[in-house]
Amino acid sequence: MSELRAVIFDVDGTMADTERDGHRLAFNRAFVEAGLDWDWDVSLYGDLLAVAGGKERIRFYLNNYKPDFVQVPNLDKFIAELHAVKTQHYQQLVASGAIPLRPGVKRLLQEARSNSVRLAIATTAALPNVIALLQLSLAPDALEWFEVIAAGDIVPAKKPAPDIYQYVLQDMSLSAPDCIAIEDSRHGLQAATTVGIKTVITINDYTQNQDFAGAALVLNHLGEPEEPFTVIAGDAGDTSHLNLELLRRLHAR
Ligand code: XBP
Ligand code: MG
Repeated sequence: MSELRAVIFDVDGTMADTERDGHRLAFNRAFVEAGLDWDWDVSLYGDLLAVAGGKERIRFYLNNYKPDFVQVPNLDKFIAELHAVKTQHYQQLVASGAIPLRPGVKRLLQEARSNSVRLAIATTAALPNVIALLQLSLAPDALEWFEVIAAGDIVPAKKPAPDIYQYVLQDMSLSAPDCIAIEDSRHGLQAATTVGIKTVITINDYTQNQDFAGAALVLNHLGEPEEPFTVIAGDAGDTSHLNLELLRRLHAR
């Protein structure tokens, strides 16, 4: 087994709890602005998360929940414009400070950086949303922390397809055994492990009941020295928070 050379982070649900009070609210604000009477409540949004990607999620909603929706002349354009407005609302929400990072995220990123472990992002969310969150919730220079930020439509097929992880590996000239991924969802786990990347899961309210068989470790969050994680599945030894030493141990197994 090669040494751990890179950590690949998912964003939504992993770095921050962005879905319920971020993306969901932004979708609803875009619907209001477009004069639509759609309202994605917390429970419905959990069902819609079955589909990754905001544009894909709108299309899935139309197909499955709004069969009587009056056809617009160009559905792709309609969805793309609605999603662009949603993206603006999401960025405003991030700018308002509504979406803090989850425990341990900044600490682990800083530790990786100071030990020359390379960093990347693999997300299905649109790039402007990722940039907003990184710059406002992580650090003003956070874009420089990551060698590659693979986001949104950069690949044709979104998670659970493995494409976004394949893209990252190719861009960094790394192979799967060089890396470990941090994800929050079954989709993310499937995307990373299909490529052969070991994956740590940090659950959240929307993903806590998903099947994480095949994960290297399942935690409630990454933990801080003063805010230990709870291990849901796997063996973290006597460590209380996910640090580089534990990541290296998981990677070597
Ligand atoms: C995140 C997503 C994204 C966000 C919305 O999944 O599915 O679509 O919900 O963002 P993951 P956009 O954490 O697995 O990458 O509207 O920008 O797509
Ligand atoms: Mg996620």
